Amino acid sequence: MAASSVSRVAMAALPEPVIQTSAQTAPPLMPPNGRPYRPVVTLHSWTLPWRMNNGVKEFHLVAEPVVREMTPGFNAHLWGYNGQSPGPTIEVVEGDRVRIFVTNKLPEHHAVHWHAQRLPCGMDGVSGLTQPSIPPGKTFVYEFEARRPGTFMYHPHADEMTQMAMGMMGMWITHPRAKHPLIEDADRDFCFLLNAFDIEPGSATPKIMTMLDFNLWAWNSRIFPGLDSLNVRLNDRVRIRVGNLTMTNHPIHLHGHEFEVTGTDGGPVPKSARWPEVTTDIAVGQMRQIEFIASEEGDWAFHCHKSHHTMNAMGHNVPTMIGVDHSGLAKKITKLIPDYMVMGERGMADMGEMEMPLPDNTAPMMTGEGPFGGVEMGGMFSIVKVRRDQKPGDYSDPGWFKHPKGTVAYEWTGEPLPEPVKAAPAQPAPTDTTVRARKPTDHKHH
Ligand SMILES: [Cu+2]
Repeated sequence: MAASSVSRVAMAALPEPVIQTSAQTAPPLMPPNGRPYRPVVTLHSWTLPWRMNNGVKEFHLVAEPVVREMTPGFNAHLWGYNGQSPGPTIEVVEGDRVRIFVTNKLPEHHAVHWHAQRLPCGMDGVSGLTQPSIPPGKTFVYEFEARRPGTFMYHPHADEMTQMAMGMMGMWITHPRAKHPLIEDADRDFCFLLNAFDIEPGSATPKIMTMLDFNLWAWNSRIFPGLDSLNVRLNDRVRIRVGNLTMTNHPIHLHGHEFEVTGTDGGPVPKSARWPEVTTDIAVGQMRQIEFIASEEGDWAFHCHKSHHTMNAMGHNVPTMIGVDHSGLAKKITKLIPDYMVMGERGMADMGEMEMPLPDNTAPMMTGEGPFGGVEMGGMFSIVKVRRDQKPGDYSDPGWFKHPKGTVAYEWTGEPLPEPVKAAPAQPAPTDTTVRARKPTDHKHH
C-alpha cells in the first residue's frame, strides 16, 4: 500500500477497491503510512485500507448488494459497502486531507453523508440538496479535511429509508493529531453501529417499509449468539464507541463496571460534564463513546436493556399464556392438529430448549450456550471478557471465565428453609368503618 510502490499512472486511476467477504472481526489495522495512531477494532467488521497520493489519504467505497452472515446459519441479503454490511470503518487523523471515491453498484441512485463532519457544504452528501445523486454505475469523489477528532459515521442520504433498512452504513474514527486534554489513550478501542432489520423467518431480504416493528436488533449487522465478545486485559482502559442508526433508542448496559460517556458525535465531553453510569441511552442518529477501567475479572454481559432487543425474530402475536392451564384444551386440539404444541404456560424459557424445526435460514429466537447452560438471549447482546492474562494487543477469545472457588451463586442444600412469614401490614386496617363527614361550614379559614 506504500505510495512509493505505486506508479504515477496508477495514481491517476482510482484506488483498487478492497472487498471483504468475511463477517469476522478483523484485527486492528496498524497505519501503514501517514501519521501513527492507536487503531480501533470494529466488531464483525474491518478498517478500509487507503493509499497516500501526494499527501492525500485516498479511499474507495463501493456501494453494492452483499450477503451478510448475521449469525452462523443465517445469511441476510443486504446492501452495503465493499462486500459487507456495515461498510468498513474509515480511520484517519485530525488534519488529514481525505479523498473518498464512491462507486455506485446499487440498482438505484446513491449519495453518502459524512455524519457530524465539519466540511464544505457541497461535500455533505445530501442528494438533491448539496449534490446530484450518484447514478448506478458512476463514481463520485468526496474530498475534505478531517477537522476534528472523534467518533463519526457515514450513511446514505438518497432513498435513505430503503438504503439504511437494507444495511448501508459505516463508522468513521478521527484520531487526535497530538495529546488532547479530553482524549485519553485507550488500551482497547472498540466500535460498532446499532442497526435493525425486519426479515421474516425463512427469508433473507429485509422488509424496507417497516417503520418500528423490526424483528432483528443487531450490532454491526450481527446478532447474538453470532456476536464476538470484547476481550480485554485486567485494568485496561477500554473505550467503546457506539452509533445508533435504528428507528428507536437503545439503553446500552454494561455489567460489573461503571463507565463515563467521554464523547459524542459532537466531540469530547468536558470532564465536568461526565458522571458514572452503567447504562447510557443512545438516541436515533446519536453516537456515544463510553470508557471504563476493566478492573473486575469475569465474563460481563454487555447488552441493550430493552429486553425485546435481546431476542431474535419471533411471532409478536403469541398471547401471554403464563398461568393458563390448557391441559384439557390441548387434548381436544391434538385430535384436530396432531402436532399441536403448547407454549408459554411456564414462561418463554422453553423456547430456548425447544427442538422445533425452524425454517431454513432463520436465527433462533433466544439461544446461546454459556458455561452453565442456555443464555436465552439474541440480538443486541455480547460479553466483555476481562482477564488477568490477556496479552496486550491480543483480541482473541480467552474462553469462559474460571470463577475463583466459592464465588458462584449456588443451590442451598442444607436444612429446609422455614416457611416464609407474611409481613404484618405497616398500619392495621381500620376496624371502625364509620364515615366521619364534616360540613363545609366547619372549615376554618386562615
Ligand atoms: Cu435496544
